[in-house]
Amino acid sequence: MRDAPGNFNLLHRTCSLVVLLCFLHISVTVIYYMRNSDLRQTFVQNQQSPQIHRKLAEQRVTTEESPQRLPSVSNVTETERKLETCPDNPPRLVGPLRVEFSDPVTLDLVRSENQALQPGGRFKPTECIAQQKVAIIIPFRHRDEHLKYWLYYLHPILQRQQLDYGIYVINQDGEDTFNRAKLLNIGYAEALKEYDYDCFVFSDVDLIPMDDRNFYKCYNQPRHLSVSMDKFGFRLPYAQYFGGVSSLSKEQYLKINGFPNNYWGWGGEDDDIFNRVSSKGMSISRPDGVIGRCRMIRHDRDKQNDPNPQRFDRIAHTRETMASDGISSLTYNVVNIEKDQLFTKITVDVGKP
Ligand code: UDH
Ligand code: NGS
Repeated sequence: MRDAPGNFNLLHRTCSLVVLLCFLHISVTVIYYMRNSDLRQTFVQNQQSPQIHRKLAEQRVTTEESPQRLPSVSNVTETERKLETCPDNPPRLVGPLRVEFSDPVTLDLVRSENQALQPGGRFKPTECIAQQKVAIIIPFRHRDEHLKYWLYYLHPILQRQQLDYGIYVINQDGEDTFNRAKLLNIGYAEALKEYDYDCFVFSDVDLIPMDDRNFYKCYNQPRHLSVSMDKFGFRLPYAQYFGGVSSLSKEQYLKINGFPNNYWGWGGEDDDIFNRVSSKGMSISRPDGVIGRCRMIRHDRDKQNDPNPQRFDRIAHTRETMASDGISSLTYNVVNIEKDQLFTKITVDVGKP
């Protein structure tokens, strides 16, 4: 009986301790719950349907580029508005591609397979911010069959490469002698009137890459992309070859005063561009011979594009002529601009020799 008060005290202290611990536990739980409610809201949004997710992504892109137009939707958190720059190795690339030209392709088929395009053949990824804004310039006349294949193969590749890009088909008006390099200069000038491109890819209409790891973007040196063509047995025809498909950043292009305007007819203009690049101390960057494989659509020689007899003399004097002949001296007239879903076609009068 003498131990009863002592037992009671012990019991009382134990009970108080248990009550205190319970109170502490409840307080910590409440604080933790309140701090995480914001995170849970984000999680719920991410579980929504792909359409809603895509819409959110689009809102994010708009916000990133136009801070003055912030969305009024209060449940889009600050973290969500910030899209990351696209990765160096885009996740949807597949590597080697099967490229062949036996099945006919229609523009309607290509349009139906590329519904994410904006008018004029424009695209930007919604899941990340593209590393570069790329204008793709195609010199063109009477090659509609080739253009269909080019668009059929290239649009999906460029989208998998997560580029912010636009396609510019520069169509020489009339039937006078063809001038490839001048059309490329015009493409540069016209594309820049439309968007703040920082990279320019110049591609013949009949060349299709056979591997989507051959990035249609710019590097720290001018890039030659069509390094391993089927018609040359998948190798370079000569070490200085810079024809077919190439890319230059705006800075690299301006450093060489763009391309020559006075190569009328076939040949030599790509060698002149090579001379310009090397005379300014730049080198040519290239993918390896496997990634750089590409197919050319076989065709006959074009009308009004016979080999230019002046080409050898001109490429022997690039260093003396390049400062006065180039983007700084470019003149032309725009005849028509057509905005298709798949491309912007600019018909131009380039003059004659
Ligand atoms: N191009 C046209 N139309 C023309 C000429 C050229 O669209 O009438 C464009 C087209 O993008 C072409 C590029 O300019 O891919 C280069 O033309 P090119 O003639 O220098 O090169 P290509 O590889 O032909 O098309 C080389 C001569 C082919 C001889 C074939 C003999 N079997
Ligand atoms: C060279 C031409 C280049 C031409 C290359 C490949 O001889 O313009 O052949 O031509 N240079 C000169 O003529 C000076 S191809 O076989 O693709 O028709 O790009």
